[in-house]
Amino acid sequence: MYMAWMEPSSTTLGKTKELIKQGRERIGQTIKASGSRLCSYAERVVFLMDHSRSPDKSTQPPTPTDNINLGPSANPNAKPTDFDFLKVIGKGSFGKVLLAKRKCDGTFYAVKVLHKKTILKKKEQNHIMAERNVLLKNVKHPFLVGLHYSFQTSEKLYFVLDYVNGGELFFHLQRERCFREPRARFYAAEVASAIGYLHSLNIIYRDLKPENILLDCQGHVVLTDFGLCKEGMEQEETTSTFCGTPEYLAPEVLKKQPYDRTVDWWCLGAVLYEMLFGLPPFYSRDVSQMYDNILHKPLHIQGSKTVAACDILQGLLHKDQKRRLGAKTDFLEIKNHVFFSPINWDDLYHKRITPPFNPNVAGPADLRHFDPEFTQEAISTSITHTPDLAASSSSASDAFLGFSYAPTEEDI
Ligand code: ISQ
Repeated sequence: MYMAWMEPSSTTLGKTKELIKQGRERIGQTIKASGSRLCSYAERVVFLMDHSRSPDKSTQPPTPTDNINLGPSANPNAKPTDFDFLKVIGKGSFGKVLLAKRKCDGTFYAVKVLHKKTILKKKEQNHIMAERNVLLKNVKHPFLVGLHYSFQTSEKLYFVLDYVNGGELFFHLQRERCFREPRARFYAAEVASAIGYLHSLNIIYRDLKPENILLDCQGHVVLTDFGLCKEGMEQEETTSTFCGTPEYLAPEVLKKQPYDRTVDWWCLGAVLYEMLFGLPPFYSRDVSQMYDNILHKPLHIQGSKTVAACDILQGLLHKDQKRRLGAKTDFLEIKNHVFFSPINWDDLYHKRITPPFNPNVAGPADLRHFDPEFTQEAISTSITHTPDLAASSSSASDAFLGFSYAPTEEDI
């Protein structure tokens, strides 16, 4: 069923498109930093699972059709036809994230689909095995996207995640240019809480940036692609390229030096800076200049920010990781910084603090905060050639007709 509220007005759309264009322009300024390879938590789990096969098999290279041990989240009875796949809501190097509606109960999920073939092409790394036990733990936190279950076909892996529709923090930030300190503090505190938790599991996020920070329907933070491939995989991938925005990358990551959990406190500083000033720290339109700024330029803080805000930014964005805020007692140092003194961390964790902004989503199918680049695109003709989708197009997918970037058979 088509719902009028889903379609933004032409003025709003024009303005939003311009904002998105500006954002894309910035995102488009990518760098190629050979040797680095980013992947998500789910992808990392997959790598780990390669190593968790039975001892007799572990000496053999894995094949694309191997059954992969997906750990405690595996649901052996689940299958792709349990879902109507409605649209692509994210793309990564290993696969895609699709908005899906489960047929049996109509629940919406974000389903991350990864190709086994692409994943298994990456060679194995012994010291990733050391992390296996940590990653097999149940990673669960109020500000991390929830993994409901996972399943596989002979060619693909599927991770059934919470569908989060309050929009990217990046999207809201661009609409408003910058946030006032209390609002920025709230988001930074929820992000810091999630990072502190990941660190307690020995997981380093490393790629924190606004695109990975979503808001739920109430306005609480949800981090998506948490957990990156660690050093082992980077060294492996000497010929591959890392394409991403350099602005949030810590100096040690840019220099390909060993990094530790303090890299995440740098990224928190970068996100906080951008929320307060509207541009990333060390920003330049010229990417190589920005690269140079991150490595060498002292942090300049202008404008009427509080002493506490200036101090935490200087602490988090310290180029020397050993002197960075968080280097000694990790999250505890962040928590105890005067900038966060208005935050009651227990209330924050239990979502007892009312978010400073309500995304006002009308329901799970409300796409108003999604990138119009996806949502305004005409439905792909391939949808009609996709048997599974053709069979299911009458109900759920009708709701997205005319403003869906439809998944093709290949996506699913
Ligand atoms: C959940 N909801 C919306 C978008 C997403 C992108 C990546 C991972 C999970 C998501």
